[in-house]
Amino acid sequence: MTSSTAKAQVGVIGLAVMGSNLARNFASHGHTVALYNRTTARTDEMMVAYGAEGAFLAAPTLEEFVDSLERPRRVIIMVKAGMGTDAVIEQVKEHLEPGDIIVDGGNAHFEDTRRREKALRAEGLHFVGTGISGGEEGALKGPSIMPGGSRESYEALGPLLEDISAKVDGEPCCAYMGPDGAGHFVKMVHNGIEYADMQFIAEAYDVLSAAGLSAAEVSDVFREWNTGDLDSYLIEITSEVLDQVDAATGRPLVEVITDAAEQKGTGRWTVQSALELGVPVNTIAESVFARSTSGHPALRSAGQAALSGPDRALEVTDRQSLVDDVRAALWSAKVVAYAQGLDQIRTASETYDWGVDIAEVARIWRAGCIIRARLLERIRGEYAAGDLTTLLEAESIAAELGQAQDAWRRVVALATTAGVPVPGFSAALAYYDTVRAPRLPAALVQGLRDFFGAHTYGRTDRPGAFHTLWSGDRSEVEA
Ligand code: NBP
Repeated sequence: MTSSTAKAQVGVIGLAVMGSNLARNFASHGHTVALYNRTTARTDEMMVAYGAEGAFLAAPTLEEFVDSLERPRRVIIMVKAGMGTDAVIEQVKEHLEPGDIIVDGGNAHFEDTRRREKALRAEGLHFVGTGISGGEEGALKGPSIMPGGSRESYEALGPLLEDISAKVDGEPCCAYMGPDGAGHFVKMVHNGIEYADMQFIAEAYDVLSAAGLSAAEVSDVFREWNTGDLDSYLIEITSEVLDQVDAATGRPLVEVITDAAEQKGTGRWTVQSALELGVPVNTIAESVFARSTSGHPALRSAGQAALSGPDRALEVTDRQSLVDDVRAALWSAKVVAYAQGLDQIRTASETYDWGVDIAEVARIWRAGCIIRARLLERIRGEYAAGDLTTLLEAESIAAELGQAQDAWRRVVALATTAGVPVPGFSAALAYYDTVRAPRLPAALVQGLRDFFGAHTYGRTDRPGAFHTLWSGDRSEVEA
C-alpha cells in the first residue's frame, strides 16, 4: 500500500489493458484509485509505468484492497469474462459489507449478469453489470458506459462513471440503463450493430474495388464520406486502414491481410438473443454469418473448385455515380441495422421489465464507443420526440430511405449480377421491403403448415382458426 490512511473512491480489480486504462482514467480525473490484480507483478508493473500519473493505492491482497476503499465500496472488476469474473466475485464478496457495489465492466453475457445480480442482491450487495465500449483508448480517454443494476447503486456510482466517460458538448456518454442485465444487454447489441456496420463498410469497399478503384482511391472515398452524414469512427478508420501500405511488399495492407474475419462472440450472442425474443435482426445475423463463412477454408475451397459464376468485374461508365450509389446503400443499410438493434433492446426491455430509454441509449453511443456516429444524434432526437415501433417509421428517416432506395437497389442488383456478394446490403433491403409490404407470402407458408401438420390458419375475411381437410374432401372446418 502506498498509504495507510488515504481512502480510495473506487477500486479496480484486473489490471490488464482495460482495467489499467480505466484506473488511469479515474486517476486523471482526480480520484484516488485502489488497485488489485491476481498476479502481483502486474500491479507492480502498472505502478512503475503509471504510478506517478495520479493517486493510486496498490494492494497486494484483496483484503487490503477492500480496506482501502471508501464506503459504500465501489469495486470494478475488469477481468476475463466468464469463470474469471465468477472467481473474483466469490473472493471479493467475502470482504464486502451490505450496500457495497461490485461492478463488472467486462463483456459478460447478460444472463450471467442477471444470475450474479440476483445472487448478490440476496446477500445485500449491489451488482452492476456495465457495458464499456471504446477499446483500450476509450477506457483511457473516455469510453461510452452502459451501467445496469439497481437505481440506488447508480446514485453512488453514476457520478464517478459519468466523470470518466466520453462527453458530447459536456454531456456524459454514460446513463443508467435499467435493472440487472440491462447494461450488458445494451452493450451486447451495440456490438451486434458494430458487426453489421463493419460488414456494410467491407461490402462498400468490395463493390468499389470490383469497379476498379484501388485501395487508396477507396480510402479517399471514405475520407470524403466522413465529412457528411456517414461521419463516424468506423468510416474514419476505414480510410486509414485502406491507406496503409505494407512495408514488406509495398502493396496496400488490406490486400495482404488474410481474408478470414474472427469474432469473440458478442455478435453471436446478439443473434441468439434475437432468436429467443423473436426480433428480426437479419443484418446482424448476416454479418455474423459472413464472418463465419470467411473463416471456413474447407467450405470456401470446395466452393471455389466447384462453382461457376460471373468474374466480379463491374462494368461502370460513371464512377462518381457508383460511388454515390454505394454511399446511399451504406447509409440505408446502416439505418436498418440501428433500427433492428434498437428494436431488439426495446423488446428485451419489455420482456425483462427494464424500462430502457432508447433515446438515452442513442445519446450515450454518440461518443466514446466504436459505433459512434453523427447519425446517432438524429436517432436520439427521433426517439426523444415520440414512441417509435421502429426507427424506420420516423418521418425524416422514412423520407430519406425513400430517396436512397433506388441507389441501394442498383448497388444490390449490380453487385449480384457481377457475382460480388453483398449479404449485408441485400439483407437490409429485404428487411425494408418486407416490413413495408402490404401482403407477404407468409400466407402460403401457413397453407403448407396446415397441409402437412394441420397447424390451422387465419383468414383475411373473418376471425378464427381454420383447417382444410387436405386428405379428405378439401372442405374447410373451423378449428
Ligand atoms: P483480459 O480479458 O485479457 O483478462 C486479463 C485479466 O483478467 C488479468 O488481470 C488477469 O489476471 C485476470 N484474470 C483472469 Br484471465 N482470470 C482470473 C481469475 N480467475 N481471477 C482473477 N483474475 C483473473 O483483459 P482485458 O483485455 O483488459 O479485458 C478485461 C475485460 O474487459 C474483459 O471482460 C473484456 O471482454 C472486456 N473488454 C475488453 C475490451 C478491449 O478492447 N480489450 C473492450 C471492452 C471490454 P492475471 O494478471 O493474474 O492473469
